[in-house]
Formats: sequence, structure tokens, C-alpha cells
Amino acid sequence: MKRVLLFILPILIIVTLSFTIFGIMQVKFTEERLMDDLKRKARTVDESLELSARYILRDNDLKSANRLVESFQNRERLQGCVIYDKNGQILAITKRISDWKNKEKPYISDILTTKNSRGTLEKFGYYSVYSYILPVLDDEENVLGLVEVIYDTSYLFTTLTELWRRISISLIILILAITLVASLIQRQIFILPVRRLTQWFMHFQKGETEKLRPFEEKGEFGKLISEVEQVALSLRVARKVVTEDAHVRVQNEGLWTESKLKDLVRAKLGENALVVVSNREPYLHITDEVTGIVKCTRPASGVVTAIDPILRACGGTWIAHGAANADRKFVNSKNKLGVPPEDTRYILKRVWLSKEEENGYYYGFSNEGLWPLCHITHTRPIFRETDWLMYKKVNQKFADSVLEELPAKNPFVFIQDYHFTLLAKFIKEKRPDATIALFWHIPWPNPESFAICPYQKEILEGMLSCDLIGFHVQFHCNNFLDTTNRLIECRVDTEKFSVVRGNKETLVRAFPISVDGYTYGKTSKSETDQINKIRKDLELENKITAVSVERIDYTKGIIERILAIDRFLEKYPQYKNRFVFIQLAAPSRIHIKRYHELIGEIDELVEKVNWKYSDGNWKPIIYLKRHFSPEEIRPYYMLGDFCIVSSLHDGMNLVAKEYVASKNNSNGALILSCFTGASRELTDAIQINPYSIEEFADAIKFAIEMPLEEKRKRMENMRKVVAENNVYLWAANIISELTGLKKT
Ligand code: ADQ
Repeated sequence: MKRVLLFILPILIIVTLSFTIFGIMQVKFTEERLMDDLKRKARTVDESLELSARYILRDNDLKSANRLVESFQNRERLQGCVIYDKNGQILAITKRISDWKNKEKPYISDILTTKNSRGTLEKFGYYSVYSYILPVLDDEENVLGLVEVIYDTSYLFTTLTELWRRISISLIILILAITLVASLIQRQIFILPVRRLTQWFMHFQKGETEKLRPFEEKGEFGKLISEVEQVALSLRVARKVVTEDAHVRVQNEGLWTESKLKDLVRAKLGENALVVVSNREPYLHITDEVTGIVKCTRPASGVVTAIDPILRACGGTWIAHGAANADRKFVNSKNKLGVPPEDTRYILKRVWLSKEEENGYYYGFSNEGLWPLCHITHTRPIFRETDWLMYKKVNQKFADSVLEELPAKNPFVFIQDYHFTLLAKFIKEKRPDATIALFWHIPWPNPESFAICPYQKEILEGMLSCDLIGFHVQFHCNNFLDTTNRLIECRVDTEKFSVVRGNKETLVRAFPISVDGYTYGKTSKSETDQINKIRKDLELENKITAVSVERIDYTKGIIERILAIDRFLEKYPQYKNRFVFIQLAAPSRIHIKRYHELIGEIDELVEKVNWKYSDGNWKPIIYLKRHFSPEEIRPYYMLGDFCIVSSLHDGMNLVAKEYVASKNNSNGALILSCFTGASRELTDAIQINPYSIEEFADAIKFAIEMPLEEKRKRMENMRKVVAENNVYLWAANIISELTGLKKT
């Protein structure tokens, strides 16, 4: 629209100015013409009166004078006539203009003296009239009197106003016509070709490459089309080469690395990029409220930790909620940006939610309903109808956003977590050809627990629109199969581990998630410096140090951990002054009452235990309550003599694996809750029941006193498990399973 205005506005300004100047000249000319006409008429009338007036004035015939002036009573424009005697006194006047008598007329004496006639515009009441006055002379050129005719001039102004009205109407019609014609021309020569080119490029992007040329066009636009064609062609060839190359390399199986996954994805998905959907975005743009500086940070989230290296490796599009306060400033017109910001590897597309939507869908249904429903931690789930409606609405909103990104052929969508149980259904309604996997990052409860959910049927049906559903461990798969079997009409195939509903089959598989084990190589110089700095700042020299890292969440067993440390110091006082526990904790979901309360409870308990044991400069718990970047967390893992993971219930728990991956000297121990998914794989960890505070306290003593040899052995075993089963293998397994399903 702006462009059209830029094009049309100068034309309109020139046309309007020219028309106005022409109008003014036209009116001026018409006015002069009418005035001349009037003067001429007045003079003619006056002159024709002169003869009659001479006889009347010579004979002083008042009766004839009155008859003469009254003969003008009914003329339309000629208002009337006045006869003056030789002294300038009115002898007779037309009744209609009798008020003319009262008007000052200084010009009368002049005319009597100079004997010259005079025509002029005069004010008469509210009007303007034209007066023409003529001296009446006898044969000796003596003045007998004067004759004056008065003309109405209002018709003059009416005529000029009408003329202005016609000029203005013509100008408006001209402006409209120019605007219409210019818009049509602009549309024909500019907008339509650009639109066609854009559509062609969009189809090309989605893989519809049947039409090689967008369209024929000559001139400058033709050159642009030709350039676009060349770029598109090179892109296509490059994709093809990379795909074929990848086919060859994937044959040589081995340990899973970033580049190996990249090859597999290209070989399996071909030119089609992976589309990933999650609630939490991998990069947040946050404005610091105090300094006003915008920072790009990675959130404390297990989903982000796992999926980011995969998309870094294979590219694609990640669609997520743009939740941070400066997010909108960093996206293009399609709400997209390249990430990571310092080294663009894939596209992040942000979906915007209103406060109301975020409250209902995210805080409400997802985190006050489904989260406690799936974690057995005795926190009661809350199901509100309004939250559920908002959850459905937001799932539909994400589905619309996903549909915009899907390629024309063989689209693959990888959905993350419990926020999107209905998403696959909404996508398949429009694109039944899409192959969709859902990975459930949290535990799946038993059928009795799940059955309390009022929306159980819709949730299960939504999930079963997927082609593949993944859980961390087999136990959660079994719970899911039991749940579908018990709560909806379907057939569970225990051979193939799938659920069949109507014609649709959904595979259910365990894919234990992991971390990027390879990035945890040798300790760098800067890491050693950081470790030394932390030791110095926190006075950790000669202290036995334990670490824990998490989001503040009631499922993570932070309260139980602090109670166990309290019990440990009570039971084994020889460790007072020698033991320090560092807790890194990022506040999360703080708008939910239970999370808000938990933050207070932890503050209070840490304070209480520290006060109980504090002695001089020593206190047993160092509580660092904030968000840390992965680079900031790693030195804490490296300096920790052991790590404590005491979740009351956890799908996997990546902190346990991160700790193991970062212990490159194998000198460290892991205390791990038996209620985490990770405890199935990390069997060399010291496994605990976090509810048993006594057992927990003893496990701390056991970790401290474990002989170095045994510690190393256990750690090496766990490192092997994490290195072999890293996040690239996890992704490779899911993608292979998913593409294996595709009947092309
Ligand atoms: P989460 O519940 O988020 O994940 P987890 O798997 O431990 O839990 O991952 C947490 C991630 O956040 C880790 O990468 C950790 O380094 C990071 N983190 C923790 N505290 C932080 C802090 N203070 N500052 C910054 N980063 C911090 C969910 C499920 C898990 C499952 C994962 C992946 O609940 O069971 O393992 O998804 O599937």
C-alpha cells in the first residue's frame, strides 16, 4: 500500500496543483466577464432613461418621475432606479430599494460638479449592488439632475460558486480515476509478477520442483527472475549432492557423532528438513530490566539440552513459543531467525501466545494438570475446563504454524512432550501424509493414575494420531499400552508394541535420551581457571564437595536432599567443617502457586540447616539460586567430588548424564534416585530412594568414603554408557524408526 502511495502521490499533487491554478484563472476570467456585462447593461439602461429623465426634471414632473421609477419594481436583476434633482436630492425612487435613501452618497456632489458618469460596486445592507449614475444635462450643458440604476450582483457570486463546485467535482473524479488506473498498472506490472515469483519460490522451497521456470518475462524483471532461478537450481543441486553423499557414508556404521547423524538425516529425509515442535524455545532473547541490555540465553530445560545438538547437526526448523520479553525484536517477517546466533545452523520459528493462552495452556493445563498427573510425587493435579479449552486452542495454533512449514512431499514432524497431545491430530486433519513422532520426556503413569484426567479420551486419541510415540524407558511404554488398552477402544499388539485404532497403527518404543557426550572432552585452560576461581571464591580448598544442578521443581527432591544432608551431618559429625554441598537452582514456573511456595520452603530449609551447623566461616550448603549457562555449569560438575540427583520421579534426568560426561578424569561419584529413567542405564551410580532420608544420608557417607579405585571403575563404566548411548544415537534411532514407517 505504501509503495502504491509513493507512486501515485506525486502524480496526484501535480494534478491537484494544476487544476487549482486553472480553476482560479477560470473563476477570475468569468468574474471579469460578468462584471463587464453588468456594467454595460447598467450604462445602456441608464442612457435610455436619460431622455425621459430630462423632460421630467425640466418640467419638475413628479408624477411621471414616480411612474418611471416604479416601472423597475418587478425586474429581476435590475433592482431599481433613482432620480435626483440638480441639488442631489432624491426626487423619485423605486419602492423596492427605498432604503437606498438612507445611504450616505458622497459621490453625488462630485458628479454634479464634474458632470461625469460613474459605475461602482456598493454595499447595500448585507448585499453588494452595482450602481451606475449618469448626469442629465439640458441643451446648454447645465445639470438638470441625476439618474441612477441599481443592479443586484448576487447572481454573480452564485455563478462563481457553481463554477468552483464543478471544478472541485471534476478534480475529485480525476483523482479517483488516476488512483484507480495507477493501482491497476502497478498491480499488473509489479505486484502480480512479484507474487507469482514468490509463490514459485515457496513451492520450490517445499520441494515442488516440477516447474523449472517461474514464468517468462523480459527486461529488468526478467533478469531478476533468471537470477532467482539460478539460486534455486544451485540450491537443488547442492541438496541432491549432499543427500547422495550421505547415503554412501551412512553405510559405514560406528560410534554416533554429530556428523554421522547429519549424514543419516540427509540420507533418510533427503531434501526435506526436519520440523521439530516444542513449547520451550532453545534460545531466548531477554532484556535485562536494570541495564536494558538484551542477552540471548539457553533455558534450563532437558528438552532443549537434548534437541539443540540434533538440530545443530542436521539443520531444519524448530517451532516453539516465543516467551521472552525481547523475542519479537529478533525475528523476520515470518517470525523466524537463524540460531545459534553466533553460528547459524537451523531456523527457530517463534509462535506468539497471549497472556491468557499462556496461562491456560502452559501454566494451567500442562503444568498444573498433566505434569503432576504423570509424576508420582503426591502433588494433586488441577484440571480446569477453561485451561483445557485454551490448551486445545494453542495446540491448534501450533498446528497452523507447523502446516505452513511442511514440504510438499514426505513431511516429517517431531513433537516434544506433554504440551502437545492434540497437535498430531490437528496436523493430520490437513496433512494425512505427514509422518509424525511424539517424544514424551516425562514419565507415563499407570492406568489408574491417568484415569483421573477428565479429558483422558481426547488426549489418548490425539496422541494416537502419531505414527510413533517414544518414552525414555520400557516401563513407561508398558504403562502407556496398559492405559490405552483400559481407557479407549483400541487393540494393543504386544508383538509389535503398537496400538491399533481403526486403520491407524501407532508404534510405541523406548528411546533413552542422553547428552552430547563428545563435547565433554579434555579440560581447557579457561575451564581450569574457572574451577580455581570457584574454589577460591567459595572457599572450597580441602573440602569434600558435592553438587546438584536443576530447575526448582517439586519432582527433583531438593527438600529431601537438604534433609538428607542435615541427617548426614547429624549422624556423621566428623564431616562438619570438611563437607560442602553446592546447589545450583534455576527458579521455574514461578507463576504457579506450588512452585512459588517451594522456592520459599527451600530458602527456609537451607537457612535453617546452615544456621544449625555454621561454624566460623564454614556453612554446609551454598545455595546459588539463578540461571547458569551450560559453560558456567560445567566447572561445577568438574570440581564436584560427587553429584546428587534425588528426583522423586523423573523421565530420564540429564543432569546425571551431564555430570558423568564431564568427569573426564573419572574421579567422581554419582548418587542417583532409583525413580529416574537414568537409573536404568547408570547402574554403577549409588542408587537411593530419596524418600528414605536415613538411606540417603548413608549414601552420602558411602560416596565420600568410596575407595578411589572403585570410584574410577564405576565412573568409567558410566562414561562408556553415556558415550555409546549419546543423544545422536537417540535421534538416529527415532529418525530411522520414523522413516522406516514411511511408505513412499
Ligand atoms: P527437565 O525436567 O528439565 O527435563 P533434566 O533432564 O535434568 O530435567 O534437564 C535439565 C537441564 O537443565 C540440564 O541440561 C541442566 O544442565 C539444565 N539446568 C539445570 N539447572 C540449571 C540452572 N540452574 N541453570 C541453567 N541450566 C540448568 C525433562 C524431563 C527429564 C528429561 C528431560 C529430557 O523432566 O526427565 O530427562 O526432559 O528428556
